[in-house]
Amino acid sequence: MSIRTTCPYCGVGCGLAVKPQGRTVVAAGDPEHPANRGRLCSKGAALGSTVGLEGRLLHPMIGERRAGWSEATALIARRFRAAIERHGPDSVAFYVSGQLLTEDYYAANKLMKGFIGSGNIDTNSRLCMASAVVAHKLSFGADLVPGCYEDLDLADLVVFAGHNAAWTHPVLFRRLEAARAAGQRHVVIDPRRTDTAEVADLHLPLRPQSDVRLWNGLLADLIQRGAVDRAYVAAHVSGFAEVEAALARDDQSLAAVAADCDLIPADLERFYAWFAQTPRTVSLFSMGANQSAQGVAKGLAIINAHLATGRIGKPGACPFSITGQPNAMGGRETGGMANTLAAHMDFEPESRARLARFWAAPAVAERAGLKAVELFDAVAEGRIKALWIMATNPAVSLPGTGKVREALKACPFVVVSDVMASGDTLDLAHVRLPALAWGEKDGTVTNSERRISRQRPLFDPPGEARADWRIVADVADAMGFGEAFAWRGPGQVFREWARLTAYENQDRTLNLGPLVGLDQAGYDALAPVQWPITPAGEGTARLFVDGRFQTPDGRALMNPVAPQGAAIPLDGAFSLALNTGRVRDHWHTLTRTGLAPELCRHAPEPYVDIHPEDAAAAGVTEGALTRVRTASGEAVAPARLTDRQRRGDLFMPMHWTAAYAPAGRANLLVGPTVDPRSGQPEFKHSPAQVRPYRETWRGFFLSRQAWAAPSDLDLVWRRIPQDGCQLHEFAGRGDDEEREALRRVLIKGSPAAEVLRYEDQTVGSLREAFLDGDRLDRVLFTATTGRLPPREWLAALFTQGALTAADRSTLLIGRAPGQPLSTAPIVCACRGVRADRIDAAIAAGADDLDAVAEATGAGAACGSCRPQIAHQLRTRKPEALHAA
Ligand SMILES: Nc1nc2c(c(=O)[nH]1)N[C@H]1C(S)=C(S)[C@@H](COP(=O)(O)OP(=O)(O)OC[C@H]3O[C@@H](n4cnc5c(=O)[nH]c(N)nc54)[C@H](O)[C@@H]3O)O[C@H]1N2
Ligand SMILES: Nc1nc2c(c(=O)[nH]1)N[C@H]1C(S)=C(S)[C@@H](COP(=O)(O)OP(=O)(O)OC[C@H]3O[C@@H](n4cnc5c(=O)[nH]c(N)nc54)[C@H](O)[C@@H]3O)O[C@H]1N2
Ligand code: SF4
Ligand SMILES: [Mo]
Repeated sequence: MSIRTTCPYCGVGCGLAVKPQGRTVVAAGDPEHPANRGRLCSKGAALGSTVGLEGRLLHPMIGERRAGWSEATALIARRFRAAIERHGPDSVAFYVSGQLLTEDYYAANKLMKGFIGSGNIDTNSRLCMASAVVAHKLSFGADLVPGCYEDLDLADLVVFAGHNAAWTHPVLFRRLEAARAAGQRHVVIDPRRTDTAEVADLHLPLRPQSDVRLWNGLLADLIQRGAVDRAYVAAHVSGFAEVEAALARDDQSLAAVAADCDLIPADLERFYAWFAQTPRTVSLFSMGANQSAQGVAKGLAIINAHLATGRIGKPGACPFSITGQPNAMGGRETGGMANTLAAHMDFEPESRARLARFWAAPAVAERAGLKAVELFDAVAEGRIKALWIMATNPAVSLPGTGKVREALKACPFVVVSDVMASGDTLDLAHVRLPALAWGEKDGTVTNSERRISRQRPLFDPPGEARADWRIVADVADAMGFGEAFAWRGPGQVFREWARLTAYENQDRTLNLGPLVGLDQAGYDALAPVQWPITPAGEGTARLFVDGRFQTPDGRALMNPVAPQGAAIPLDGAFSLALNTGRVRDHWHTLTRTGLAPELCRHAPEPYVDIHPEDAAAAGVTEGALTRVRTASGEAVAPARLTDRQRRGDLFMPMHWTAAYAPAGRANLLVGPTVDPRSGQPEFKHSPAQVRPYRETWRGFFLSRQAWAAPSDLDLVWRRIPQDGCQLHEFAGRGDDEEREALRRVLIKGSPAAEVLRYEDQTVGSLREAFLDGDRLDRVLFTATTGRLPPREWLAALFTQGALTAADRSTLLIGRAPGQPLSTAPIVCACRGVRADRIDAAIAAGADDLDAVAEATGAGAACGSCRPQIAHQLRTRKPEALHAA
């Protein structure tokens, strides 16, 4: 029997029909869930590989000592109370996450803002959605997402503004691909030629951080063409005249805007004309808009174009801020951000009084708390005496990794609730609390289109792990607030939350009133539903259909925005613009997708994408380890030369951590600049320089266990999980003595009775295989000038029981006799199909996506790789593009 639940990754919020099998699952898309209608991407499809108990935290830990729940809870309560008594409520803080369930979020927010009495609860959504939230509030009067996924099907033009949907919201992107096949147009605004851009009708590779100029130019062009919907503006929008006056301060001619954005004028003109002609336009905006020191301005500029043309609240027309995390929306609703209260209320006296009444709360926070970056600054300065982190990994994901780690080390008391036992943040905690993971948790999440879906338990709780809401309630109880946190299950938390949304609600759109009466069976069976929920119990797909907004006069507001460019401009020393973001098959800090070898193949290790001319100028070659330096720090990763980058721009993925690739951490490089209104960091632009790393030797090490290099060795290493073993790649700048020091560490403790060894001193090559009976235990290959063989055949030997005589005979050559192995990159993660096989199929006549799928299997499963296959088709066969 399968259980219906929701995918724990992105904000698409796909429904799953899952069959638990022991401690794993077979995940399939739920054909009846409106978000995905049965589809899944590579990450959702691989959930079965990530739900094992390996590496899980199963008991509360105080330092390195296992503790009972009551001891851990009492300690946390005591330390928080002591800090509050001595230094006031603002000396403590929670830092939470869009990966908590709504029930968890509600509980944490209630404790901090209602009972501790501080605003100091902020969420990783600060790094993600904060700019869009401010833009929504300024334009619509509240943080309301106007559209719904159906609008994506109905639109005739879809603009992706800083959104690599093909990789980050793959199921929505497949839906959009289907619409495009039926005539919809796609325009991608992104400095990089992403997979999303690759298959679009028009790609505008703008100068980084020039979006406001581009959207202002569009509005000026719409005005000039007479494409403004004057009747809509007159009836429903304020501020048009102010915005029009502000536009007049810049030269809005096509030539001037194109020059500032570094675009071909004809391309820009084409976009402006398409936008003017297409009433049914959806503008999706994501991190390329939000993660900027002008993130709010970018959102406002996009919304302005929609308000001026009346393209909002209508089928197929809206500005659409898409959420990243599975419950980013739920967190915004329940007050997870430091500058809002719960249920879309702010800190005005009436709202505070209302919350105090509803919660019977002693001390509703008087003012907004610290926003994530400020919060960690306060931790560094010793102003925060006790910090509780839940379901996020700030030592990796906040800008300025080095500084964040120092802050955590200096904090007198750090609690981390997580599902894993160790990790970059967990390793700095005084108390670690085991939370239930996906597959065990029970509650609700809200996706990008305001749809509430259930996450349901598939397994019994492992060890002593507990639900996040319950951990919070237990601490609240130990602090003396028990009565207000005496829920017996998530259904009760949800009902209280629904009641709050309806409480004294005259004008707040966020209203779940009709769900207040849900009994346990109703909660368990809750079908996906969009808020606001009408008194008849119906969900609402599209907001603002009547042209009324949540402002005091019901009118939307257009806000003037001035283009600014990057917060920190490039200069002679740091002349390249470093951009960071996501890869297709990994999720954030690898704590989950890193457990699935099939998800590690598409982008096995960190990298830095660079234009070939910039690479040549810096002496950097394809695949060579490259140092990237900014004012904040230095990282090292292999270079990938590609003309998908603009000249002058670099890109690094955000995912790698100290546990996987300490030198490859992007946030060593990103500085603390934030948008002054939203507090969201400028993750997409850091002035940088590059030069070759120039290692003196390289090597790889295969072992059954994960390994981390001692920090006193001068080397760069990365760990790449494989099916039966862990592959560690390294390169060093030390001498032979250092290489030998590393070797001693690596072979220590091997049970191997037999060692096969080959040495060639002329090229500094040393190859060793450690055999435990007829099983391979470890493999270590190093070389100074000599070449190293491909790793795959050796890695695959770890999955087999006994080595054959033939295997042994070529072990130190590194390949099966007579079988050259492909090292071409994996394109299709589901079926393990490599680029060279796809090329061969194309050469043999496969001329569209379906033909490639038929010939190789690539793209036939989840479809996340289809844009990349389309790219190969186009490079090999220009005429095949339209078939894609
Ligand atoms: N595979 C995968 N999917 C995910 C996630 C994941 O970790 N992995 N995380 C989820 C989360 S939390 C989020 S927030 C979303 C994020 O989803 P996206 O926003 O699509 O992802 P990013 O890769 O961060 O950034 C998007 C694009 O912004 C572009 N960009 C950079 N600078 C600029 C600029 O100045 N202007 C414009 N217009 N564009 C610019 C980048 O080149 C990049 O291609 O993804 C969600 N989905
Ligand atoms: N350079 C750069 N940095 C970025 C970004 C970027 O584009 N560039 N993007 C930013 C964005 S948009 C985001 S959203 C953040 C994401 O960054 P993080 O939130 O730090 O990343 P995750 O790896 O998702 O961390 C989630 C943590 O919660 C744990 N966990 C999982 N499920 C549960 C649960 O049910 N309960 C508990 N208690 N723990 C759980 C996981 O093991 C993991 O440790 O990164 C931001 N950082
Ligand atoms: S698109 Fe992929 S990651 Fe996102 S919710 Fe759906 S299956 Fe999960
Ligand atoms: Mo995010």
